[in-house]
Amino acid sequence: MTRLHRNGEPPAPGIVHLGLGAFFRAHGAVYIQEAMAKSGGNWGITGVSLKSPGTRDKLAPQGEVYHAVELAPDGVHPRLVTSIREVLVAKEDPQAVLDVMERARIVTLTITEKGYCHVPSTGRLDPKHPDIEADLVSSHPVSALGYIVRALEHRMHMGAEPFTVVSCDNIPDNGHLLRRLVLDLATLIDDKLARWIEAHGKFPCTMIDRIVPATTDEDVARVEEMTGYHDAAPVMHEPFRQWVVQDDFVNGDRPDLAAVGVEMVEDVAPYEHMKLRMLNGTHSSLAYLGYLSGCETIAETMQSKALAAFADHMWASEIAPVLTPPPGVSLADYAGALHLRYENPAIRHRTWQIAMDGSQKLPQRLLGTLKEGLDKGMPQKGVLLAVAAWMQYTSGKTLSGDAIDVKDPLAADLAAYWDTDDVVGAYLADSRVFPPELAARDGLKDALTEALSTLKDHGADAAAGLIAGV
Ligand code: CS2
Repeated sequence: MTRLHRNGEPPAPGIVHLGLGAFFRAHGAVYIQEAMAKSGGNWGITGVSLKSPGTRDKLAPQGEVYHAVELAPDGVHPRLVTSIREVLVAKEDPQAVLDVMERARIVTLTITEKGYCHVPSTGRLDPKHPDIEADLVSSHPVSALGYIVRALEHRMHMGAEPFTVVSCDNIPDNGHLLRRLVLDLATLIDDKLARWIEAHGKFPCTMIDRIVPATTDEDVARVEEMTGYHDAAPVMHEPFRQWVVQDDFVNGDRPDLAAVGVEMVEDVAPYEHMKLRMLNGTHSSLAYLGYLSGCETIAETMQSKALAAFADHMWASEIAPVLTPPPGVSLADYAGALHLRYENPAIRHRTWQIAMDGSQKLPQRLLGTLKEGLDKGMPQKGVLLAVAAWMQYTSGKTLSGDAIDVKDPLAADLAAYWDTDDVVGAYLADSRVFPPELAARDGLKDALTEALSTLKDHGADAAAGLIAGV
């Protein structure tokens, strides 16, 4: 079988991407490639894996070229992606990463929620986070924030302008949050640096969307069969994609993203809140309820009449009523499109994968909807059931007592709450997840206790069906 490789010299770096996972390779890297093809510009990407060499080791022998494979219900469409020019592993050579960042024009990030080293319920830096503690005592960073701050420090000393920093993670107001965390860390290092970043730094907000399940060995074999090339690191994705970006870059210097369908706007917040609550909120709900009812993938959950109706109920009756849509967008149409995207049988997006890191995801995906619904006097029974399903999931046991491999930075603490007399109270008292004013709300503890009993009495599928009225 022919190995995949690149023809000719790689382009010069314009963008450094921190946290090179499947999502960015199936989304940002594709848009940037299209923007360069359409309007030119030297925006070749240096990808950085912060810890693991896995992606570099697969991509380097094939010149960083790989397939992005669109999985539509009616067929499979592979294409080659060539916009990544090299991959560095920060843990192996931090200085090489700093060197390339010091020359970059844009730094993008997909480091997942927990990579921000913050407290999700407050949005502030966690100065006790081990990676942050390490960053404070060494000029060779560990965290992504550390890399950004140290590279910006160098730019300041060189008398150069900063690079633009673009968060592409599913976090509300991701640019504002990132700016605040970078300033929090810079302040702990050097006040003058913090003031320079405050005055000159640019951290546009973004909303990113494309469903990209983790690549499996079967996918690798399938791509080889389909294309005739052995590609060790293809990425598999749905047809849909969306990228909404606040047009706020240092000197306006950026790829021509608008030419390839990226929405360049002044205010990303309405897009981001809609996507996080409508898509990610129901994704997490279906992940926990689906896992507990034995569904391996989201497409399988949509085969269950009760779970599919539950998702429709969440969109129409619990989430949309407390959401202000972006200009010209119908939330009913958006929900209808999500329903079809979830049903896509070609996408095998595991409930277990989405269930990961729930403690970092719940506040922005579900708890805002819960709070605002309760404020309006709505019962929010679907959100409560989803939160109860998350609690059950993080106990480490299914409803029938089978072990669950829970991946979450707070996994040990959450599991320990099940050894207390007041399980629901222990969860609600965890202010890293539940904002105290929400946790203290009259009736919330009883409502959550009731949701947990419904889940235990009926099982996840039937409990969801009860709420959806099917
Ligand atoms: C998913 C997201 O894994 C998860 O938590 O909800 O990765 C989701 O697939 C993307 O945000 C879709 O754009």
